[in-house]
Amino acid sequence: MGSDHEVNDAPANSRRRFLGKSAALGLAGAGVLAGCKENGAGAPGSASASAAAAGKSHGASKAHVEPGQLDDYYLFSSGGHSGEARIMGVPSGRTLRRIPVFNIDPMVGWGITNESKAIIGTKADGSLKYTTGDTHHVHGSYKNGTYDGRFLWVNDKIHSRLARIRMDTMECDKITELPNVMGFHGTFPDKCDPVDKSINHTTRVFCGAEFAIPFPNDGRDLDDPSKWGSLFTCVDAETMDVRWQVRVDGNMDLVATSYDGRFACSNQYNTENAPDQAGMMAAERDACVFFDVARIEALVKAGKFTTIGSSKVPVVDGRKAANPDPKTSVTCYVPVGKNPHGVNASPDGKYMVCSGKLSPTATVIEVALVAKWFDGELKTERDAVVAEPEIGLGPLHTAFDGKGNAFTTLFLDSQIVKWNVAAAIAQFKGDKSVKVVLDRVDVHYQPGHGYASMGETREADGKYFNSGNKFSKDRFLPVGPLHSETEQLIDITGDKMVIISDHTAYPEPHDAIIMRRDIVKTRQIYNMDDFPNKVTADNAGITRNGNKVHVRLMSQAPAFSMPVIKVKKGDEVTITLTNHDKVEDLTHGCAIPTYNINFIVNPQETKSVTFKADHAGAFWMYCTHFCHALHLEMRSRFLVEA
Ligand code: K7E
Ligand code: CUA
Ligand code: CA
Repeated sequence: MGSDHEVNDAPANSRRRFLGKSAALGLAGAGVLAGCKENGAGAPGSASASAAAAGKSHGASKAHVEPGQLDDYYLFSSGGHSGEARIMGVPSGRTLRRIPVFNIDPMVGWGITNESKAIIGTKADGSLKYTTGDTHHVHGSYKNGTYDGRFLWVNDKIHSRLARIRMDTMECDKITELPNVMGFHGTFPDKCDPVDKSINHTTRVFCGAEFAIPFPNDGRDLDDPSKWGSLFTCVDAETMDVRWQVRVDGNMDLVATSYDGRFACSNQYNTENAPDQAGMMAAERDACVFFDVARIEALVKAGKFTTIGSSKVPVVDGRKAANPDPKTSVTCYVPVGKNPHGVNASPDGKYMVCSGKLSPTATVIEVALVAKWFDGELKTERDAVVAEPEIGLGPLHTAFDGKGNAFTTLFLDSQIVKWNVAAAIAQFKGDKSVKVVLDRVDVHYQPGHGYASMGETREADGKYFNSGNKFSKDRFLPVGPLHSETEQLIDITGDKMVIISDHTAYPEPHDAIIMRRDIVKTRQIYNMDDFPNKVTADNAGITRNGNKVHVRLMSQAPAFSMPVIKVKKGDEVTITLTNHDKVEDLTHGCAIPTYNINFIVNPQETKSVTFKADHAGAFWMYCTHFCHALHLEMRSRFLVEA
């Protein structure tokens, strides 16, 4: 049972060549996945499962963080179609915080307060433009090739929006909707400027779009998908304005950036530009497209661009037909395995690794050779490929330990495979004696993203790898047909990977990053002066302007500043609430029954809500956040006269 999974079995893979079209179609089918439970590797009772169990007893102490002790790392995770981002502790797996971004969260009042609505975006009537999101990728801002602790960015695949989270408060402060794209999936910040090397921090964020659409998408060309296309987008890291876009052949999926700032790249699984699944799997190879950032920006500067529909964003043509000469080309399409998934930069800055997905390989592309192609010194794009080891079935994402080893998630094999990049390169050159695959470990089950501690920085430290598994099946107490996902933390310090803990995740995280705790510097409380609408003793009270009523309120444990607030039915009421408590962690809530108002104010923070007083009656405005022995008594009468 699953015997070929249990040992370091590079040869065992060699009999499994590229997946045929029918097998690949089955990849998405229930049959293949259901099969994993009955006869897949790592099912309870299998040798590999007991190996994992053995690892658990060995590793339990490594994942255990004593009461009162702190974790060594933060894990910043996407939340999938929950629309949020999340913070966990590593190695404990403790959930530390959920950050609402594209979703609505009554706990903090995200999507309810005026301030959060303005960030999410509203329609003319003041209601939210979107209430759903689908986050996949979280990445941090860089300085000198490592995290600087300023910002996180996270994508929304449904409505093609990029959000920024400021790391001092861990709150979303800006959201930008990308024009003329659909299925914005991969995102990555740059690590330094491609031209001005004195700018060695993040100034741009790149965004790949998966789905092709008509240009503009206004009802034209519905029956002619050959006219549809995808754009690669650059967003300014500071202003969050869209700087430029590039039209490509095929689509984009994940995004990575080079350490020297010259390139962004994206794996493409639909170089066929097909509108249907069979067509997307027609070609034996797809590509990883590299973007020469400086050349794109030179064209924009020279006015060599078009625009689409009502968007003013410059669109540069990155299609092959428009770029016949490598020396002036803005794009380079490097052929890689069939329908690849993630692309990841090695911490030494030398390589990009594209995971095969429908091919049992990972493709290693040397960044310096891509640069040579752009200089006209390489015969073909494929010559930038320096290794393509066979590593197992369904490779999706690759992480690095900073010691030359790569760790790739194998979705179909339900494994993490550890392989050596230098050995893979030697093997590709013809050396048959090298051992490329160094270890395999079964995970439970079907891993998607995997990421290592500091693994996407020059400070990759090779301590932990987290496997984000898409199926938990039997790993946890059953809670109904909807299962939790399994996050498995793996100790990667030794030759052998050791699973040291399982923790649960509410569906469904995709990518995450693991950041050393010393990089993260959060505020303890807010600064009251940062809020222009703050309420103090000088302006507190009720003011009326026609039927517009402004209630300026303060909270200080255990009371709101006004015991009675009286308005008239039909009034448009704005409540602005400033929390005057200065004690760390002393949060108050504000809920008004019937009126659907629910939000919190942290120490020294100000928030506001606006609503129509359309129900006459007495409504107890009460504090929701347990703050004081008199928390239950912390309430005011909100009276609406008929
Ligand atoms: Cu592989 Cu959206 Cu990064 Cu999911 S994606 S796992
Ligand atoms: Cu204030 Cu509870
Ligand atoms: Ca394809």
